[in-house]
Amino acid sequence: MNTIAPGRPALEPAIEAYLAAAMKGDRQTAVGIALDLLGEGEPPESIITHLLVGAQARIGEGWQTGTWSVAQEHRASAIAEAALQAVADAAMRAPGAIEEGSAGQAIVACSEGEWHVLPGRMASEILRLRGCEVSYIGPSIPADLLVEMFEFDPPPAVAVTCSMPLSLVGSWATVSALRELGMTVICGGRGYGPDGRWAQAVGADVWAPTFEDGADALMAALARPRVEPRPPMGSPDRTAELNLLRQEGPTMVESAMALSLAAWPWLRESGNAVRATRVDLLATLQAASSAALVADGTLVHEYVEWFESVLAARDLPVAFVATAFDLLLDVVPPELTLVRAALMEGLATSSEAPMAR
Ligand code: B12
Repeated sequence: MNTIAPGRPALEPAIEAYLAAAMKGDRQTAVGIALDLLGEGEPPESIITHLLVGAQARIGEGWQTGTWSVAQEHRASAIAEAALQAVADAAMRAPGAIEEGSAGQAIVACSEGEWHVLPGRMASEILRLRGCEVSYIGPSIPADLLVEMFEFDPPPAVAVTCSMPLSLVGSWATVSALRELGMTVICGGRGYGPDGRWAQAVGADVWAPTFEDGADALMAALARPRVEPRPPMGSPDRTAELNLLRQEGPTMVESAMALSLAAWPWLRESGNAVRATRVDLLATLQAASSAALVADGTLVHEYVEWFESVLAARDLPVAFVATAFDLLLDVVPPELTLVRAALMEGLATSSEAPMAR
């Protein structure tokens, strides 16, 4: 399989200028840079996949290493959204543009639990540039609510996005619900792993490394009849474990949170510390759940590496990582054998021992 599209070196100066503007919150300049490229003849698909995706990836690295604040990143996402819309609308108005709707209707949805809305917006605009009329069903829609809208006359194919391996169980739920309706599911996003290695375990029919590949696959599948309804991907014991996690995961996080507050009452002195602890416990449980789904320990190893780098960049104790696994092992019930094995693997991989309680 291909890897994610490499950058386009010719656009490097534009990416730098765009990032400088986005960091200051200078929307007008950033959008202007994207529109200037279009005026100079850069294809709109390239501006999306190279300028905007390239910039978003750097912003993500900046957040990870602590050089971009959360607020700056949020503001930059709003700017990227504006630039995306401006480029797509201008390209749609240009002579020779394909008429919207002439290539039929397409649907793009985020996986359950996935709040990265921009990748799906980008996929949607690329489909629109190819003549599709697109319904984009924003972020994190629960799988059962998503399928409600397809109760009558479901389309033969849907595109599903997943931007973090942490959201793979949610993606599995979304894809499972669509498979049961006989839809072909085209999956895209970095959540499925750099080479899409985790897409099959989720039940994807196609994993697309780029928006362009995804648009090709979706448009081809839309031209074919619906397939037979299919069960969720995975053995019954794995499926049962994942369904229990979806129901009880938040309660397990709250139980681990209660253990944290009992062990370290000073956490309560800072609203941010309480919030961050809860977010980290949830992410750690999601990492273990995703690893259980895809039966691949490397997912946990990569999570540990990433989490430790985030803490180290903020001068926070790296021992939080092992502590999160340790707390969750106290509250995740024994019947969740796959998840517990992944939690133990995470604990063993962490570079420091858990904090004493
Ligand atoms: C902006 C952003 C956010 C915003 C999203 C706002 C918005 N409007 O979308 C918000 C603030 C909500 C957010 C939240 C979080 N985020 Co965030 N976020 C990002 C960031 C910086 C950019 C995302 C983006 O727009 N990427 C643009 C896409 C298009 O790029 P791409 O994925 O490389 O896409 C390529 C392919 O994958 C493919 N593709 C992508 N999607 C699709 C879809 C289809 C259908 C197809 C065919 C192809 C395709 O096409 C592209 C190539 O051409 C990324 C960094 C990054 N590198 O992406 C982090 C990142 C994804 N986030 C991350 C994290 C950790 C989080 C949080 C957990 C943070 C927290 N502690 O709360 C939460 C989780 C929220 C949730 N449950 O979903 C991490 C994930 C790390 C990991 N190991 O999984 C990242 C990688 C940052 C980092 N370097 O650490 N985030």
